[in-house]
Amino acid sequence: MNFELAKPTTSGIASIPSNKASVMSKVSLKNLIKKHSKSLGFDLVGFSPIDVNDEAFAQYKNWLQNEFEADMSYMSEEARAQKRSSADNLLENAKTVISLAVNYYHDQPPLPKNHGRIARYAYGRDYHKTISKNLKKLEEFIQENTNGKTISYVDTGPILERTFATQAGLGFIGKNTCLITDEFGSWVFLAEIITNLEIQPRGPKSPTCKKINPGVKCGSCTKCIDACPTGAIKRLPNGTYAIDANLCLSYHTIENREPSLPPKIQKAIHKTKRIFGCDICQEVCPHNCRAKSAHANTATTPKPIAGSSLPLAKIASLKTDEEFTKAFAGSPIMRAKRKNLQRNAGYLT
Ligand code: B12
Ligand code: SF4
Ligand code: SF4
Repeated sequence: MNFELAKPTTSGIASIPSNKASVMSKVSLKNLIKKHSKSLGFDLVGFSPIDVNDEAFAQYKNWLQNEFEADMSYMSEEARAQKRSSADNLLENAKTVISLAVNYYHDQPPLPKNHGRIARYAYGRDYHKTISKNLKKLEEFIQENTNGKTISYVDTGPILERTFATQAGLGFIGKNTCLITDEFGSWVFLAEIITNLEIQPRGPKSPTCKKINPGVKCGSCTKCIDACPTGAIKRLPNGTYAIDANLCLSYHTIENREPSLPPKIQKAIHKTKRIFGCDICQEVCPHNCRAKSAHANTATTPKPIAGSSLPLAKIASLKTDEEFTKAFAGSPIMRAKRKNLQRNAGYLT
């Protein structure tokens, strides 16, 4: 997924009484941000220094060298690629990256006949829109209480979000390359606020899963690699793992704009019925025993737009882009465009 072409939110220096800023100790600011982020619906928050560690940046360069980015040129373009080495390239005099995570898990009912499966992240309103709104509020809160500058991203800029999340102590990277948290497994969206304020990095974690020893990461498990329908999870010579987007159903069903997909991908879509995104390498992950329904509270359950599946007949019946927009306005499905959603659905019949 990527929304890099969207504009990040920037905020200037707040005019606040100077006594307010001087009273604010670094520790209380950290606690205030933690508390306020929770009240805005962020489930996890952590703090890290601004530089991406060398190993993680090398991992990204390695991914590019292997041409695993497929046609996602926003991932390989040189100037943008270099920016990913440090948050300092995104905000002048940056000192801290605040990493945030939002749980989005929900159970999916069995797939009805003649329907295509939609990835969980695309159930309701686009998370770029919902999270950006709350990021903005959190930035305003920080400004009201300090004289700091901030800039924020949610899948919207040249920033290695998973790496910053690990550096901030939110979780670890599994072989499926997802950020896996102790609290919610991998079913979390990530977002960041970069600031020129110095905030002490990281925070204590509170492992909660009873079925899995929190100290254990992937170990010898290979469930995601075995379950991936196209072999997209690659083991690199250095023993780490990377997704080859050229083989990934998520890439092909959302990002690929070609009128026809490669035969191997067509077959995998036919078999798995994934017409928008793919959750397979997360569904099989034992760490996702930690999943908690984000829809458990009916008061906050998002209104479905695409929901968990779509009838193939409904997709085929959308004759114009206007009809498509009417059906999916505000949903992540809009990114695929009508033609590509219809292309994907066509492989199920
Ligand atoms: C491009 C992209 C994609 C591409 C490529 C995915 C990939 N794995 O590279 C495609 C289209 C395939 C994709 C698919 C999905 N995506 Co996407 N995607 C992105 C995007 C825009 C950039 C990712 C990137 O930089 N890839 C390059 C690789 C090399 O980087 P990376 O995966 O982040 O891995 C880094 C770290 O893990 C670390 N690392 C990995 N192994 C190791 C080992 C060691 C030893 C060290 C030190 C470091 C290290 O180094 C890497 C580089 O820093 C991010 C948003 C962002 N700006 O970060 C969202 C993002 C990664 N996507 C996200 C999601 C939700 C998905 C899907 C689940 C959507 C779906 N259901 O279809 C799938 C998951 C597929 C998968 N298993 O990764 C979330 C992930 C949340 C999470 N819990 O991890 C993100 C963070 C968006 C968001 N803001 O929430 N995505
Ligand atoms: S998202 Fe699907 S296709 Fe992509 S790596 Fe995971 S299981 Fe494989
Ligand atoms: S399925 Fe197994 S190998 Fe894959 S990320 Fe989860 S624990 Fe790690």
